[in-house]
Amino acid sequence: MTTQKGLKLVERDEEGVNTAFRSDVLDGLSQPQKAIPARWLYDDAGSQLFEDITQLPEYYPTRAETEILRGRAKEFSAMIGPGRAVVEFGSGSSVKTPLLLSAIEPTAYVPLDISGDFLRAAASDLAAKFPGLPVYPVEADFMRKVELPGEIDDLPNLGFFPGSTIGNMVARTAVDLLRNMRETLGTGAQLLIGMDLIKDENVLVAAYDDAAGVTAEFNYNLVRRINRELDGDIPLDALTHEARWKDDFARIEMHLVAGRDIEFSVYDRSFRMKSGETIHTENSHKFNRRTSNMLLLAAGWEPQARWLDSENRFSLILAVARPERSAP
Ligand code: AVI
Repeated sequence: MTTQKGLKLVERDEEGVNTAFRSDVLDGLSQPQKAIPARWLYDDAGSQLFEDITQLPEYYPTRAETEILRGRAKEFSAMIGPGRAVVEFGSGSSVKTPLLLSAIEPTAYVPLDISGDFLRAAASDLAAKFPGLPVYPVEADFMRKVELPGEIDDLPNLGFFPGSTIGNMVARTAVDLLRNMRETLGTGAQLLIGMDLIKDENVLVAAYDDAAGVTAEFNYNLVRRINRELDGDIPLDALTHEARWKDDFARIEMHLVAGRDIEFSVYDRSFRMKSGETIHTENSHKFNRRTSNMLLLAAGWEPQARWLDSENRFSLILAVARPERSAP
């Protein structure tokens, strides 16, 4: 059955269980390395915990990216110019989006988000801050090609994908998304994308395992959600949050580590974990100039400019979708 929550359609069975969540969790817990897709971290409580994370002293990405957006307005204006339709992948942040819009004087703003509730709230916030700027919210899964509103057909587009959310995807998924963004935005479009940088391992681990334990709560919230929504009895007291740097993949991994042998059930299925075994819950890839360029080029985006914050922690990259041409 399909039920309506706001405008967001969620597939649910007769008992009201989110079927995609259930199959991802049951499949993920059945793998030799247990793993659950990170998107399930973001229920209402998880989204609020992520907002709290962005304020933590150890979590530098949000502050670093905001510093770039605030400090480089003149350069954005010179390289992007006025008159574009800004298409934001995600419903927009109350701080970052206005900084970009004030810098470049766009002709329209199109936020894309799968959650109608967030989308409408962000769109009306923005419309109030920029009276006169047409705002066309589109409720869509931006992992696929999206049909943009006819009103912006004749405008050049600028895609905006801040936050280093691209880093939460493995390379194959990231390239698929970037290619779909190119399809959505069209040849000649530009893309302004945030990518977090490889840095000292201790700084990275601290950003994902903060002293106040907010990121741990964010990770534990997934277990609470499974127990609540999928009739689980995972013993949360046996699991510990851990952030691990995997150098070969240039990524931070979040895990839930079993402190003792445990058995539990989820949706009437039984699972076991040996002491030390983990559930892998998130990847956060980090980049350098070459790897970020390679990722963009693999998806048909040619890097044009790159800006770093004053401590060289985070990058914002501007790329363009040139017409495809044959090699070399
Ligand atoms: C949303 N995303 C870019 C965050 C990140 O930094 O990878 C999610 C996050 N997970 C733990 N802390 C923050």
